[in-house]
This record gives sequence, C-alpha cells and structure tokens, in this order.
Amino acid sequence: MMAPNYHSLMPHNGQPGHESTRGVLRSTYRRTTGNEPGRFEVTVELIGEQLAPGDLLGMCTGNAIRPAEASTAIEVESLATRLTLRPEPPDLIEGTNRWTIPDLLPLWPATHANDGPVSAWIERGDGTTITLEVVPAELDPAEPPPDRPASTGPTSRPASNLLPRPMTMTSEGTIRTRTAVHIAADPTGRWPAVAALAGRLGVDVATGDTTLNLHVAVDPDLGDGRYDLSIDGATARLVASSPRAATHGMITLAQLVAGGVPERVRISDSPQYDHRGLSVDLARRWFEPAVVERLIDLAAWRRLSHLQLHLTDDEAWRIPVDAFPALAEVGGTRGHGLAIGPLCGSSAAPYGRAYTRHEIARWVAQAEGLAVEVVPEIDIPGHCYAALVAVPELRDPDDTGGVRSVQGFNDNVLIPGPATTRFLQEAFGSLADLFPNSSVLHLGGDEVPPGAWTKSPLAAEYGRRHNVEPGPQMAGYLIADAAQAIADAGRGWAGWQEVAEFSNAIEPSYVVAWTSRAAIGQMLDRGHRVIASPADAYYLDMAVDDRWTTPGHSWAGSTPMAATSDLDLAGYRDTAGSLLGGQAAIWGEHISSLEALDELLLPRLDAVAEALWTGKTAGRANDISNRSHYHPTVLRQASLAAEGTHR
Ligand code: TNX
Repeated sequence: MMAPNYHSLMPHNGQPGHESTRGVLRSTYRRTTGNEPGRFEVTVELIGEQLAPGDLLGMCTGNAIRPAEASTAIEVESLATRLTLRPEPPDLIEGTNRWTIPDLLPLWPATHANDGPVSAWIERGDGTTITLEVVPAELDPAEPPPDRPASTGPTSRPASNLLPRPMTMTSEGTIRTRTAVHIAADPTGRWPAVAALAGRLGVDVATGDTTLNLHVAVDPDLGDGRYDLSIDGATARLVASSPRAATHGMITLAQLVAGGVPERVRISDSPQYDHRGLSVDLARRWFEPAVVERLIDLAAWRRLSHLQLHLTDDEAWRIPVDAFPALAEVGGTRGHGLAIGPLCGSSAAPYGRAYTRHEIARWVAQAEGLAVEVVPEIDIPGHCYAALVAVPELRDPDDTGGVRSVQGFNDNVLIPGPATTRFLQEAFGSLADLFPNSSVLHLGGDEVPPGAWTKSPLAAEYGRRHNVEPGPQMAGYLIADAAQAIADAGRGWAGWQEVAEFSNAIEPSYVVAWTSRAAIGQMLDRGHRVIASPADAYYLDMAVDDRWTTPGHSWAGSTPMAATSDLDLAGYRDTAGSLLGGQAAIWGEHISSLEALDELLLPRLDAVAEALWTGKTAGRANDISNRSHYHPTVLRQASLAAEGTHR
C-alpha cells in the first residue's frame, strides 16, 4: 500500500501558491542574563529588487515581540503575535535591498527558535505584498551540540510491540510475519472498519502466507470494556463485552499482524480509564481534513477513546453555522487585507478555511467505526476574536475595555445579552447537528482576561437586569447559556477547569484540569468529574527539551518523555471514582509542519495511551519509546516500522 503523501497537506510559509517568495528574513536572538527578555535582530533581504520608501515589514512570531525605542523600526500595528513595522528614519531603506532591525524585544524570554519570527511579508505602498521565506531564528552565541545525538531507532527490540500493552498476555511458538485475517464469524460487524484502518496505516491484514480464521462473539457478562483474544494455529477467537471492546480486540489483532503473529497467544485486556483522550487545536493552524482523518486513525490505533477537536479560537472559526454564515466565511480564513489578518505563523496569503459539513461528516463516520468518540469544542466566552470580527453585532461598540487576553487579543469576549444568547443557541445547535454521535459538547470557558465586561455599557445593562456585577462572574452567565443550548440538543457539556468557578444549574459531564498536575486534585476536591490534562505532563505542544532548535512551547517547562510517562493518576485521592481519565493535548501555535506535529506528538502520545489503558506508569519511558518506533505517526506507516522487527 502506498503511503499517502501527507507532505503536501500542510501549507508552508513562503510557498503559499499565489505569490512567489522574493525575499528572505533571517533573525538572531541574544540572551540577556537573569529573567530579562533578550533581543532579536531581524534582517530582511529582497532578492533581485530594492526596498522602496513606504514599504512595511509584517511578521508573525511565536512570542509577541515589539521594537525597542532605539531600533531602526517603529511599530505601525500589532495584534497578539503579529507585528507590522516601518523603517525609522523613513528613508533608511531607500536604494537598498536589506533592512536590519536590531533591538526587537520579546514580551518574555525566548527559549526556542519558534519563539522568533515564523512568517513574514513586505507590504508595498500599492497594496501588494511580497512573501518572505523565514529562516528559523538563530541563537547567538550558538548552542554547543548535544551530548549525544538524538536516537533515530529503537535501542532494543521489545518482546512484543503492542501499544498500549494489554493487561495480560502470554505467547509462544514461531512468529508468522505475513498473516491474512479471514472473518469466520463476526456478529459485531466491526472488522471491516478495523481492516480499513490497518490498510490506511500500511498494515496488510488481507493477504499473507498464512490465514487466521477469526471468530468473534459478544458476552456482556465479561465486564466493562474487556475483551479476550486467543490464537491457536489458524484459529483466533475474540470474545468481547461490547462491540466497542470488540473493536479494541480487533485493533490489538491488527497490531499483532503488523509485528508478527505468534502461533499461540492468550490476551485478556480491559482499560483502566474510560476516558483516554487526545485534544487537537484546529484553529491556530490550518490542517487539511485528511490530516484530521489521520489523527483519528492514530488515536484509534492506540485504543484511545476520545478525540477533542478545538474548532474555534481567536485565530479562526472552523465550522459552518447556518444562521451566521460569516463565522465560516470570514472567520475561517486569515491573510493580509482580510478581516482577520495574518496570525500565528500564517503569512500575507489567505490561509485556511472552515471545514465543510461533508468533511466533518466523514470524520464522524470514521471515528464511529473505530470506537473513538469525538468531543467537538466551541471555545466561549473568551478566545472569541475571530467570531467577533466575523459577526460584529456581537460586540459592544461602546466597550472601552481595552482588556487584553494572555495571548494578546483585546476584548476577545462575548458580551452577555439577547444577541449573544441567540448566537450561543445557534452555534451549539449547529455543533450538535454536525456531530450527531457526540454525547458531550465542550464549551471551552478558559482564560477570560481579567477586567473583561467592566467597561461595556451593554454588559452593565445586562448586569442590572440580572442583578450581577459587570465583571468576571459574567462568564458564568454565558457558560450557563451555552450549557442550556447543549442540554436542549440532548447532550452533556464539558469545559476547561475555569468553568468550576461558577455554579451551574446543569452539572458538567466533566471538567478538564489543565493548568498543572495540582489542578487535578483541586478539581476532584471540588466534587467534579475530572479529565486530567495537565500542561506539565500531557500538553504535547511543550518542547521535549530546552534546546534552541527543539520545537514547541515552554510556558509549562519542557516536557521530556519521562515527564509524560510518569504521571500517575492513581496517586490522586479519588474516593468517588470521579477521575474519568486523561487527555493529551496538542495546541497549534508551534505546529509549523507535519514534521513538527510528529515530533511533538510522538512518542509522548504513546506514553499517555499506555498510562490510561494500563494504569501503569513510572519508569516506562524507554520501553514505550522503543515500542513506539513500530507504530504509525502522521508521516510514518506502521508496516515500514514493523519490517525492522524481522531483520
Ligand atoms: C493554554 S489549554 C490554552 C491554549 C493554548 C495553550 C498552549 C487552554 C484551555 N488554553 O489556548 O493554546 O495553553 O499551550
């Protein structure tokens, strides 16, 4: 089977198609001592043409940066991670093709190259733009090379590659490398979806030198989530407590085929936690729908149970809502001259779009067939810059707040009132329609900027009518409206941990503890059902180490494999059984390519999958990393990796 060419599925800066790259931007970062941010120096060089008076430089950086007073540039405009500069003095760049700008200050110290410029363009006086190729920022002085080169393969061959490891397994006899699975009996009808999954991941379960006849049976008495798989010569028997558990058993069988099927196998298996999730940010970056399909496959292959899709944020709105077509049309695409300008690594050219109904329906069907529940998220009441630009009537034109979110967006909150209530009903109603199989819809609720709603006349009026002080507690009213809209659609609601600040007539299905490991215990103590997604262990957008060239965030520290694999959920006091499980999260700010996505996602996602399925953690980092090499990533097929097993 041919590996799909995922390389073509991600737009790269500097080659967006409708403008050719006619210049390059290089930058260096010098650290200062202590906690003071250092300085970036940026040099723009046009190729084959001169800079002209009136030219502006636009760029997106990982960390927000601003020019110091002594620089050769003055800020014309900025928003979050976007900065537009003009030369100072204005004639500085006349008659030259180079412009060097020293003394650009990041708002906090840069730790990785991707904190610096990641996209850039020149805006000309006539309204046209020149897209610049951006060379990753260099550190000056350069970092010494690493002590040992990064490992490129497994350090030892694991006895079994299965991932996650089943709870109990014994095997013996010769290993058969090319096995075809033939269905003798399958009342669940689940095998075709699993066989198709294996095929997409490069594992051939349909042809081979030997045939395995698979008999499937369902026995609800087996207990929650359990399946038993036995192989004896040419016969495989799978007894599962439910069709979902049967799917898990079939995926285990497909993994056995990928790595080689022993003559005799006994597996008895069930998950420790019901919620084994991955959350993906589809707003900050644009991923082709096929990349999302691949992520569904990768999650299913690791027997994850949930895939959360973060579909809206300040930077984009990615789903159709009939009553507000502008959300998708305006909120889905950003670019120079559009209502939403370049942000978060995109350049001057139009970037991204909303997903279509048809694309979303494909994800829903695919996930359903593979026992993965999709948890779609619309993030309110903060993180709403894109929605507010697309639907200006949701703003308060007289709001003088100027309140800034952590990510640098001003007044990015919904204003409570009748227009917003209708908006929430329509938006969450559409979300429910788009994801008919999702039992829980996620309403976000995170990171409302302090000071929100204190300077808005409309919020004040709402406050008078509802007897609430204009200020942070208004988030609770907006969350309640959204929760009601979700309940009206017959679904449960979930939110980030901030929603626990507000009492709500409708209990959340769960809250996601995210700021730190400590938050997990705090949310349990408050009596909530909790999903553990602590940034210092399960946020896979955190860089794996402190090296300058390593991609990722560092606000929760760097998170090496062991930090992820050692998180022991059994260590939390949970007498009520309220800790439903955990969730890895990959935020999009630093996902500049599918290579970066792979580098951040794996093998740490495997550590999360293993811990949540088995409940076993500490000291497993090496073992999991070794096994991980045999499993598919976004860009790597499982079968190619498995060939290495039988050299
Ligand atoms: C915090 S997690 C956020 C996201 C960022 C992420 C980056 C959460 C509820 N809010 O908006 O993308 O950190 O790590």
